[in-house]
Amino acid sequence: MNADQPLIIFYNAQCAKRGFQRLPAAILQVASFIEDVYPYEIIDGNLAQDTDYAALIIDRIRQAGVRYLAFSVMPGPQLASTVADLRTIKAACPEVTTIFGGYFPLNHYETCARDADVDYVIAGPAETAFRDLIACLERGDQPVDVAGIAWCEEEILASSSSLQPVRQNEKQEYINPNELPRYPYHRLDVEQYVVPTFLGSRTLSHHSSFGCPFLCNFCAVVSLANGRWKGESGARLGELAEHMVQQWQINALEFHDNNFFTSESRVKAFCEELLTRKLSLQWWGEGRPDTLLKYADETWELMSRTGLKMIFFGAESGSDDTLKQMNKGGTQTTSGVMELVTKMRRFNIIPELSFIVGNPPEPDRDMRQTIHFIRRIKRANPDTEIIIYRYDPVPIGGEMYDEVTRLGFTFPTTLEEWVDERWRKIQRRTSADVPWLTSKEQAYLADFQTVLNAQFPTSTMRHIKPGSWQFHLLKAVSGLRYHSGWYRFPLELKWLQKKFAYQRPEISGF
Ligand code: B12
Ligand code: SF4
Repeated sequence: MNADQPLIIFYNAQCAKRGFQRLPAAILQVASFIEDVYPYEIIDGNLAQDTDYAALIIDRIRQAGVRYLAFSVMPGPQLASTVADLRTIKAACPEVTTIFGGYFPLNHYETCARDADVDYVIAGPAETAFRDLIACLERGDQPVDVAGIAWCEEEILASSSSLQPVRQNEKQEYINPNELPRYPYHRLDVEQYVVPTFLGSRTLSHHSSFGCPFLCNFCAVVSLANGRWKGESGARLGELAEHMVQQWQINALEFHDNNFFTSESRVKAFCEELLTRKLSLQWWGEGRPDTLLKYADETWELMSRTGLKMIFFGAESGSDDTLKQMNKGGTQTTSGVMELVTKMRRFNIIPELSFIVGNPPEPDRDMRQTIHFIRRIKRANPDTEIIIYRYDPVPIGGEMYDEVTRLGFTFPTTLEEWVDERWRKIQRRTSADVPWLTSKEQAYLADFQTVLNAQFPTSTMRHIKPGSWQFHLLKAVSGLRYHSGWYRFPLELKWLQKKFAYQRPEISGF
């Protein structure tokens, strides 16, 4: 094996808009387990987006004799870019072994494993799974004992059935984040990931914990963690933050954890580290309203003093019945969310609330209740950011999933179907073609969002600043509609938003 010739390529196909790329933490984490074991390189399709990445990878495979091509795959835009490139690469280099990991294969491992161009799938945590899979294949063995792997065995593949059985081993146990090696940042040009955001001019990201202790029944994280959570210590995080400041002069840090604020003592320790190390950073993370309501005022004060600018919350619904149905853990309520946004005003930290609307079994009622709730929230704290998603099922069962299944909903069974125009629209939530919400109901929701976004332009946008003339114009023109509750056909607002290249937070993702 020649250390200069990569044996493995990790490929992060395009998923972010130009300029919105983030460090591919999943790949760095998996790669950290093969550092100094196997030669590899990372190719990120989110950088230099005009590049023909399939052609580039084909060249690398041919020139360097790459044997394994490992894709990180999220649903949505990344799946589409992945499948397009996978087809081109496999047609040109059928000998390369392809491996899929990430959230899409986690939830749809059978669809991936049955695809003729996908050789192996890793469902769930993959640090040791990936390393052991490569070791096994290099020995010429089948990964029968390697945790986390799913695949169609050759004799099964040869059968004529389109629903070939897939062999799946037990998932890999997750690794305590405090025992993970530091990410091999030197494998990337990190400077290209230092981006301007509303937090600061030089923002980097980090993922500091595994999983989430809750079991909400619409959430893809449950399939990964099944109610388990473990975080890196405050001290380790302080050390990393200092390294990022010294190495890349960052002034802002995004935490991409599913539930960064699970442990108050860890968050406090991190804030104290920032103070001790004299680091001046603006930071952001995701949390649960009920967890943060329990935080002491002195922790809020400390978080605010150390640069916490905004917290993202899954507020989910304006209906307590829906929250129960979602299995939000029993202690999250609409009154709690209201109390929280009011409290956060005092500490000058912006709440960013995400809602899922159109939940079965009464999607229309659910949507209207949530819209009403959002209006109340805006009265209590107008700075609150609102992000609205339409309900979309995740295959982990539960009352809502059962209801959409009853209505005739089924997931696609091939990668081609997943990336066809109909499904792409459904995943972008731009299609009305779903059985649980009519096109009229979806149009009403889209119109409300247009009016809301004009009346309260998002502060996460990079180019329309609060107080700018565009900001005031959007507010003035939308005033009558918002205050009278007349949302239908807001053509003038759509025109203005298009002119100003208004970026809705749910579409830009961060
Ligand atoms: C950062 C991020 C992004 C970045 C992209 C990052 C990148 N790869 O370049 C951006 C902002 C572009 C993005 C976009 C989207 N994202 Co995103 N994203 C995340 C986030 C917050 C962190 C991902 C991460 O780095 N995790 C840390 C790593 C260590 O964990 P991991 O991903 O689970 O990886 C482990 C395993 O999955 C596996 N693995 C992962 N990849 C690979 C690859 C190989 C080869 C192997 C072997 C293993 C493997 O091994 C890893 C280690 O054990 C996650 C939530 C989360 N906290 O994970 C959402 C998340 C993955 N995103 C999600 C979604 C839906 C999207 C969008 C499609 C929609 C949206 N509105 O957010 C958009 C697309 C936007 C668009 N352009 O239209 C969902 C997926 C849900 C689902 N149903 O599967 C998540 C889970 C958020 C959520 N809770 O809903 N995202
Ligand atoms: S609290 Fe958030 S991350 Fe955790 S399971 Fe529920 S929705 Fe998913």
